[in-house]
Amino acid sequence: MDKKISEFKDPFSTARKEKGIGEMDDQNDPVQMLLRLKDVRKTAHNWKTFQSGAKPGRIVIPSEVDIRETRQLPFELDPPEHTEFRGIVEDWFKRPQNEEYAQNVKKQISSAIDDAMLKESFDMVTDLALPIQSRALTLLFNIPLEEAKVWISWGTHVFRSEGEALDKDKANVLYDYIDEQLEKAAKNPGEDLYSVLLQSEYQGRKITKEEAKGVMVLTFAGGRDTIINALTNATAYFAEHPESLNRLKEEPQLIGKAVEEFVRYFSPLTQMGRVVTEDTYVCEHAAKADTRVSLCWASANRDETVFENPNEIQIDRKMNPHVGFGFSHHKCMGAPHARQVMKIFIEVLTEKVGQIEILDFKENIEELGEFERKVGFHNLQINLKPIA
Ligand code: EMZ
Repeated sequence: MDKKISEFKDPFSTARKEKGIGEMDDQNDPVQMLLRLKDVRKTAHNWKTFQSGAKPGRIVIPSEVDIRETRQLPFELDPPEHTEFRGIVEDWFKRPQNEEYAQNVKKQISSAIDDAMLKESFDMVTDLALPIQSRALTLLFNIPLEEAKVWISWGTHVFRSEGEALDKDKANVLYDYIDEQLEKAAKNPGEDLYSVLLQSEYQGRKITKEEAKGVMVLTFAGGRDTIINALTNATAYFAEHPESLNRLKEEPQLIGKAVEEFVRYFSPLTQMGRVVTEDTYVCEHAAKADTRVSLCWASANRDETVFENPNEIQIDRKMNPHVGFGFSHHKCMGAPHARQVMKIFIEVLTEKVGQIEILDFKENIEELGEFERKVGFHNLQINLKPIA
């Protein structure tokens, strides 16, 4: 293949250099996209003018206001509420840094890759990345591995059906499931995330079921297609750059850097919105109260004023202040888990896999007004050969 499928072009570069902003419509609620790293950071800090605690679903692009009423927590809150709520749940989301947790992730991923190597060919997205993501999530929830089967059956996105459209019926499957699990945990508390949430205190009272549901919806939705894309895109890269996989085998201490570089380059979450609370300006363009702006992580991560050769993957990149996990007080709470899963996935590849062959693929392209951005693959048919 001449053109490398692991090359993800930067569609924002001209607009970023010339204007600093881009524009897109989203279900008749337009978005002004901030494209420069500096502006993205500044705006992320300024929660008074650019709020997250808007109508539930509105800061997500594409907007989810028509498919959910539950506020996702803590991410659809602003300080000071956000600070207190995040404080309650944050420690739980740092458990992935524990050695025992890492060992358990490693067992899961090793066995998934062993199974995959027995097949002549398989789809990286649905046959490997999705099961890895779903099984690892049982560790984050602290529940039996068995439950992953149910989640795998939901497919790669919990709010979108294969055609990409937001899907209310599909979303309802998730909401009903979470309600049911919370009921069970309320009746019979255990050591799992549902139970821990229901026992936590916020503003001097117990967390409500609706609030616990808000955390669970975010945990299910936020780390799903993002992790799946990250694993799949990294695999495509290694298929086309076997020398990089070899280098990481020789120098495993670089794997952490490689993970950061993949998150920068592939930016699995393109952008996140904010709602403007008062008439203001972004990049010298008027931004009226009650309109939306977005922090375009994917563009900021290719900002040539910050990153040297931004369109190249350098697995040992030295300075890498990327915003792939967001920035400021809202930066991704699932990041320790995502980083651990990616790190171990790469580690297991270096230990077991000798060759990755791409057989077929279908790209996943996001339509963002004036821009088109590749975010991953709908499918990536591959073959893995064990180290000889
Ligand atoms: C929301 C979002 C969170 C949203 C950090 O990102 O991820 C999206 O995939 C979901 O659709 O609801 O959870």
